[in-house]
Amino acid sequence: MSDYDSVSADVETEEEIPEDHPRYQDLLTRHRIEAGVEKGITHLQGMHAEGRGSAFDYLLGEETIPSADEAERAAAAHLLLADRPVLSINGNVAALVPGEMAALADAVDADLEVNLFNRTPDRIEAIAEHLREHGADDVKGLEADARIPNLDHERSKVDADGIYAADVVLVPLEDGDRAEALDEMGKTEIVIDLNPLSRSPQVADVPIVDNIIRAVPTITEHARDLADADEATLRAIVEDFDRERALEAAEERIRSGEL
Ligand code: PTJ
Repeated sequence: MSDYDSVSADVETEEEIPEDHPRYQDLLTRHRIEAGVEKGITHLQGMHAEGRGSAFDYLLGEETIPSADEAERAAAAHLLLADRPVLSINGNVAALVPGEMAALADAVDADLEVNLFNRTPDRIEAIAEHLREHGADDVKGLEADARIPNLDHERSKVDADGIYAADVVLVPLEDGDRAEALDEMGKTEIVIDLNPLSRSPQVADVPIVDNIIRAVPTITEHARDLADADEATLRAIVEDFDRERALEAAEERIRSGEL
């Protein structure tokens, strides 16, 4: 048995996963989701979501394809231009990239808001606390004093001064009607989802087909590079971005395995 074969999903800490393992990122995301379930942050359904994502990532070659990098740059420009940007957090996002989300919020001056499909007071509180432990200053989503119109499940519950009032919202890892409802509210939506055919990227202004563990740090890097850019430069990046081309490039890569 090789060293690689002996790496199992029940490693206790992520440091035990060898970084040169050919499926390192997959093992890392799987481990973080399992740890999230154990901590009461991630819902069991989050494991299925992770499994779906993992299959698409395998087909993408587990790398950020050029069209995703362009989308990540456009996302950074949108977030920097926004008056009230909000980054939405569910149980998978909290488990996978808590510190990275806090760093992105800091880089673009955005709010973080917990928004859950399987909403319980305990999970909301555990996720908010987990984000604070990873550097978030302020976490929204606990008030839930507003509702997204035309959405009749728990994800409609939002903060009046958070997602409800936002002009740009980052919506990662959910295939659903909330993305459509936010679109109907006229918000600019940035979606991170490894499945380009999923409903959320299909309605997004900026669909990012990439693993969230690569996408979020890359958006932050672009935001830091663009921090001193003037408004005209940021607007040009936003206008040059072609959402249809990004979706087609990702689908083509998944179907053919070629760039
Ligand atoms: O935490 P809650 O209660 O809000 O529950 C969250 C669920 C699991 C219900 C929510 O994430 C969900 O609706 O999951 P879906 O419908 O499976 O959609 C998740 C999408 O994210 C799928 O299209 C996956 O391909 C994709 N995905 C999964 N993992 C990743 C990913 N995309 C990017 N990076 C990943 N690591």
